[in-house]
Parts: sequence; structure tokens; C-alpha cells
Amino acid sequence: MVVYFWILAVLLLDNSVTDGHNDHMWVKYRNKDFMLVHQQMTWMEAQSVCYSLGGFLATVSNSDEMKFIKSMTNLYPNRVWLGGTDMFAEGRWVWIENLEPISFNHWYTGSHQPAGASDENCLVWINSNGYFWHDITCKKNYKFVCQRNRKTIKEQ
Ligand SMILES: [Ca+2]
Repeated sequence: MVVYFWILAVLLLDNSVTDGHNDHMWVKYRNKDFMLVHQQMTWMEAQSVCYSLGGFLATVSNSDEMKFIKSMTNLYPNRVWLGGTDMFAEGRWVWIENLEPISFNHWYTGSHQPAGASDENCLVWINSNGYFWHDITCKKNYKFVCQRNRKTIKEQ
């Protein structure tokens, strides 16, 4: 299984496999790199691909990062997976990066998100809904945003 995702990750970096987009590349933002992957996969598959690429599904730490990722994704009116989940403990939302609780958030309060209880344990970002966050079943297939962390340069 691990080999499968590794091969998939390598194929993703080959433009010929993409669905018309050839921008599967890391984009630098401060101390992070982000990559929008256009293949649509389940949350776990997406996380496996991100891992094979040296990262994980993206953590959104603040509104500046949210705006940056939005700028990467807003050409595509699709839903995208981010790295939030409460699959380990219902109602305790964490980032898969480090299992730290989600602090900054952008849940859609209009429908009291996250609202899916144990049926909906993964965080999807809905572009057409003001980029608010929703919990949804992890088995849906969506595009996704990977992140990897840049090594911080030590100040003299
Ligand atoms: Ca849940």
C-alpha cells in the first residue's frame, strides 16, 4: 500500500498524469511549502500521497495562510481537503501534521459546523461557500492541499 502511494506521488509530479493542470509543484509561503493536488481522493489517500511527497495534508494556522492557500485554489471551484480531522476522538479536532488541536478555524457557523458527529470526521474547504470549513465523511473524493515545512534558518 505504501508503495502504491509512493508511485502515485511520483506520477503526480509527472505533468502527463494531471487533469490538464501542470502545476503540481510546491509553492513557498513563509516557512511552509504548499501544493495543490488535482487528483480527487479520499482524505486518507490524500494524506498518504502528501506523506509520500514528504509532507502531510495542510495545516492552516492563521488567516494569512488561509488567504494564501485560497489564492492557490480559487481558480478551481472544487472542494479541497485540509489536514483537520476528529477521527481519533469525536469532536476533538486536530491537525494531522502534529495532532495539535485546531486553534485558528474557519468553520461555517451558518450551519453550526462541524456538525456531522461521528459520520463526518474530515475537514473540507468549500470554495463556493466563502471558503468556510465543513466536516464531511472522509470517504468523499476531493482535490487536496499538501504541506511540507521548510527548515528554519538559524538567526546569527
Ligand atoms: Ca466528527
